[in-house]
Amino acid sequence: MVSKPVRKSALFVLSVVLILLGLATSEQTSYAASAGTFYNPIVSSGADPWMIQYNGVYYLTRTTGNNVTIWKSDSISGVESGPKVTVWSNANTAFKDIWAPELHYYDGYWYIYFSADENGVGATHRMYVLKSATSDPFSKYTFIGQLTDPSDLWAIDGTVLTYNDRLYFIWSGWNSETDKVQRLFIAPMDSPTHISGNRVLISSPTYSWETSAKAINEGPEVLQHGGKTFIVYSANSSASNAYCLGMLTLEGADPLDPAAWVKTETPVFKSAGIVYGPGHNSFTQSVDGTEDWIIYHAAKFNGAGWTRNVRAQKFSWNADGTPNFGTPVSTDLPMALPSGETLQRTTYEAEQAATTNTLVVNEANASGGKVVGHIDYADSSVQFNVQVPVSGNYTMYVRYDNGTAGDSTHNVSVNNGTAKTITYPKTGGWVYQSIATLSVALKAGSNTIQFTKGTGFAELDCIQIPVITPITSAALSPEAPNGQQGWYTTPVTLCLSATDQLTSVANTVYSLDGGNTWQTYTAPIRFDQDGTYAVAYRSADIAGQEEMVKTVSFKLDVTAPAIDIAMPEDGRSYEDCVELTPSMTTTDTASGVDPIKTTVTLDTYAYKLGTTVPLYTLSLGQHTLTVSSADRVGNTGSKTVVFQTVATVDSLKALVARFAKSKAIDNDGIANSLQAKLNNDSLQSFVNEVQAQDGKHISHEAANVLLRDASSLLLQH
Ligand SMILES: [Ca+2]
Ligand SMILES: [Ca+2]
Repeated sequence: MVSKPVRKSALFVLSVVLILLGLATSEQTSYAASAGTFYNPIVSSGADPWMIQYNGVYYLTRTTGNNVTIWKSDSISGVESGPKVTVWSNANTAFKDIWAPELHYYDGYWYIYFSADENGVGATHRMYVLKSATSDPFSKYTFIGQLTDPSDLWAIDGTVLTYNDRLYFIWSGWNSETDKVQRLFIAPMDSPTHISGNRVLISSPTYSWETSAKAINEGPEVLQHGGKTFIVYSANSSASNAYCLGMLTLEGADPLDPAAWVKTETPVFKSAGIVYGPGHNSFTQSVDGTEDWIIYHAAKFNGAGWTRNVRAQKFSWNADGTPNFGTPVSTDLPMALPSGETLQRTTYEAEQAATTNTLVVNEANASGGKVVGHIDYADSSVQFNVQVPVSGNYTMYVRYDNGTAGDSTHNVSVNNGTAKTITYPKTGGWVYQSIATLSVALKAGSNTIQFTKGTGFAELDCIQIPVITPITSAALSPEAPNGQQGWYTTPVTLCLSATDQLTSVANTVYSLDGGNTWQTYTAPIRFDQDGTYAVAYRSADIAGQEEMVKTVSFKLDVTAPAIDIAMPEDGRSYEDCVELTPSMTTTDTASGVDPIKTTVTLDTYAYKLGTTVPLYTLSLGQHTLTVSSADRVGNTGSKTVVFQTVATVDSLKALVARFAKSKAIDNDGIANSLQAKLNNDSLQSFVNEVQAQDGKHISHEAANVLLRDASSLLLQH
């Protein structure tokens, strides 16, 4: 005798009424989950998620107990169905309870930090580090050894802070063998594999929200934004609903100064609604880099303890520069996909599947607004017809609810094969949905997936089959901008490499014009022209399935500013009576001219822009004017013009008039006399008069100029 929940019977009656009224058949399908949305969890089981994006690809690791496993995906929402590799295992070691691995990249290599105990003795938990063979996160890893400060006390959950180009290790540890309260410590590192100094205590659980179930600070994670550095950590007992995230802000200049870290008085992320015990997180960004996302775990249901799954949620920033994580969104509500991401799954609604001895039930939070319930009898079944273009093992997502007090199961048979069991942890109510996953072997083309009753009771909302496309990794060389303000100052090479989980990559294409035209990628692409680039790319498999378009962006400025000197003109001779104001323009079409870095020299002396130069103040002959300029990323260039100053009879006349006006010749009669001599071409007589008046009616400085020019003219005669 099967006893069914009362609620289902009531709905059964309602459904009968709707059918009698003819409403059920005419009702339009209204999808709770629209195209641009997904439901949490993103990983149906697991804890301590660490996600990092590298070359446009997401890598996730989490606590798997006996090994370190990395998943790879081109999306946040699709990470569970991506390829995975166990990069290290505890086989042939005494290590057990391998917890909270993290993947960090430094100088061409990956480092995995994890904690483990020996032979399952919890008190022996310490931290260890692995190093990759190549820059590929999926490469082989070498066990480097333990990572500890001189205290060598209990330690878990290590992570790395990079601050002012220095590395620091931060972890959760004990004060002593007798004071076993988990606190946060920091210590300096002199390499990614070595702690180089004593640890410093930076946080102890003190607030009630850190201590109510058990006094614990753990899971420290670094968050840096807008010049600020935060440590977001997990507080309270990880097995309790009270588990939550707290935050330290680096207010001082030295991360090793305990006083530099200021704790926020309240949790920054905590249980809400039907989300219990959110904690132990990591941070990443949307595929297009425009959104910040927190990846965290939460209990699968109220009081689930260590039965947890992995969730993703966008967060924002407060006006004061602190992160705003908001409230954890329940698995019931569709969330907008990360910006630039499309859901790489095909949804099949249970209510549209072929069913036997079941009942379609309206549920507000269900995909499509309906689920299939009453899968309660030996002959009850829900059969989906699923099309895939490529054969292989697929991670099938099953959205379900289980309002019973414990686990329920269904038996799942693919193409009438041997049934496998899928387990549905309780969801805390018949209206609360969650996601379970099961690996199913599908053949290319049409497949049947049949669900029949197992133990307990569960309702089926929908299944989702991932669309498995190639994953393309986009690597730039140099790896990081080598100029200021995020600009490259040397040519950039883009290398695209694609892999496919189930079949082969047919081609990789790229677009330089935002996706209007696509070119086949055959070899690394070199960019040597200035510009701001956004290269779109994607690969297709041999079944024609196309990867979601991704974009790699970079800014290139290899060119110094262009310098145009309008005055003086290069190669020209100027009479020395001329007043000349050098003028020039500097332009940089890429990063722009740095206005404070333009300098001008005249005959190697600094020249102040805008100053007028009376050319008689220069010696007669050749002069150089050099303009140096720099752009905002550090490219520097210069240009030099060469010009002549010459004396002529006319320039001497002009200078006499000038000096008379300025009273350097203070007697009009003498000035007139000098002009008359120049008019008569009596240069020697002119010289004699200037010499006679030198320091008298003609200032010594003016006399020197007049004599210099007259001598020059006499030499030419
Ligand atoms: Ca549904
Ligand atoms: Ca430039």
